[in-house]
Amino acid sequence: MTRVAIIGAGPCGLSMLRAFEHAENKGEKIPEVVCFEKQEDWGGLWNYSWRTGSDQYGDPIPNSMYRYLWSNGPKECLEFADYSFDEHFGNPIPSFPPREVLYNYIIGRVSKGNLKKKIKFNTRVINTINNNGKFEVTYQDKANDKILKEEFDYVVVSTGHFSVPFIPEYEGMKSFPGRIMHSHDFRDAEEFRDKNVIVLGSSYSAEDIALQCNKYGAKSVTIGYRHNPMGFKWPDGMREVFYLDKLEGKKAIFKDGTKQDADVIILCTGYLHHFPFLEENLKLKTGNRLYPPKLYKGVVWQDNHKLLYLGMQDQFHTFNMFDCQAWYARDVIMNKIKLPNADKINDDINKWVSMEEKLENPDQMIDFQTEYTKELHEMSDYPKIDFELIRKNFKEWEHHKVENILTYRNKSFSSPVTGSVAPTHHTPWEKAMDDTLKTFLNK
Ligand code: FAD
Ligand code: NA7
Repeated sequence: MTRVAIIGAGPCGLSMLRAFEHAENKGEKIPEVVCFEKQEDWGGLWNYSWRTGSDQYGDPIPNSMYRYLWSNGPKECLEFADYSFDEHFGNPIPSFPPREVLYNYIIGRVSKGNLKKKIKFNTRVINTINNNGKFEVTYQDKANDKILKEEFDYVVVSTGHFSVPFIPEYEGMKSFPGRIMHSHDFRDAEEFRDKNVIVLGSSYSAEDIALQCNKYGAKSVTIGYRHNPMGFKWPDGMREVFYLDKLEGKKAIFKDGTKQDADVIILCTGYLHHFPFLEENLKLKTGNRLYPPKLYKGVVWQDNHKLLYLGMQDQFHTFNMFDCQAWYARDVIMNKIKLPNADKINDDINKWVSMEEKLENPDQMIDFQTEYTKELHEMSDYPKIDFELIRKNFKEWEHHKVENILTYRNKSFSSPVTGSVAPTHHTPWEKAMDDTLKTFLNK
């Protein structure tokens, strides 16, 4: 019998398990599937951990999410086609839920059948090699500190790429008298109440962590961008300046001449695609981009079609894109989709990569990833979902952010699955200090 290893039980790994379950429910004979998850529970980044550094077994903590994290895009853009928010919560809920609510939704879909039994928890894959067409997967049972090996026909890598921080160094860091940390280790903005905070970076983490620190009472927040500023209309107490030059004692000195006393430097400088558990010729090497090279349809490893990667793209689309990838990967594994010859594969990858290289603004990037996801969607039996509405929702969301970065999370969108319109949340985001599921769902 064909054996499939899935590495990671975050949203992508769970999409893969769900894709097989969907086929099985239709009466199809599916391969034997084993999912390896190094944490003690499923949900990936959405399974919040207070821990930073390493866990009780000495293994690095993959988690990068923090308290008071609210969805940074409308939930209507990430909805599962086969499991709507209305079905899970019983009635429409607002468009920008906090982490715990989205975690509850992700887990709700996979808890109905027996998928959990297919996952080996507390199990870290440490090596994967390809021998005569088979994969030999070596893994550590962390709780019992045992190293074991199994053979598989296919390997699906769904280990995420927002867990291993990229940490640059600036002059003066060694003698800075405050705290220097990466966003990967940020857990609670309350810690920075009354502090002068410097945030470096100009993407989602910089934007959200800077806003959180301001919301929970930081004395000042100064964001240092390197290439392009985010350019939002920042509230009082926040400003965006050009590139950190160096630290002199407690002072952060920027290349535009700005000087700011600092208690803490938070490096929101992104993450590395890091696969220490794959042998060299199986390893994807890429930065955070919308179309990493060497992946046919963004999924199939060009040099070995039995190795598949999920969710390796930079992400506007998330959960339903992961699903489209997983449904496609399933059909490649089950031989329902035949791959073209090597030249056609190469041409297709080059076509997408060169289109990506020409993208100039967020609207074009949204169009690009929507077209990619739509193409995948048409290749499998992933249920009907309105990607044109998702495209429109994303563009409106982008424009709401430009209008007012503090209020974009108070807007409502309509569902691409059920058509229902989200109600307005009882408390505007800038005043909502409690992010629990219980408080969020209170009417
Ligand atoms: P992950 O969620 O990272 O899951 C990967 C899993 O693989 C983990 O459980 C990990 O333990 C496991 N694993 C890793 N290595 C091994 C190994 N060697 N052996 C076994 N298991 C292993 N997306 C949104 O849609 N909305 C948001 O609001 C949003 N906010 C975000 C905020 C932050 C701070 C970050 C970092 C990301 C955010 N994202 C958001 C994007 C996020 O990447 C996706 O939502 C999603 O979690 C990606 O799923 P994944 O399965 O690819 O990766
Ligand atoms: P991203 O989106 O990969 O962004 C990384 C940012 O880090 C980006 O703005 C880079 O700016 C910046 N960067 C990288 N190196 C430096 C140095 N040396 N100095 C200053 N700035 C630097 O990662 P995020 O963590 O923001 O987002 C990841 C996910 O978390 C995302 O999907 C969200 O959903 C939440 P550059 O443009 O290269 O100058």
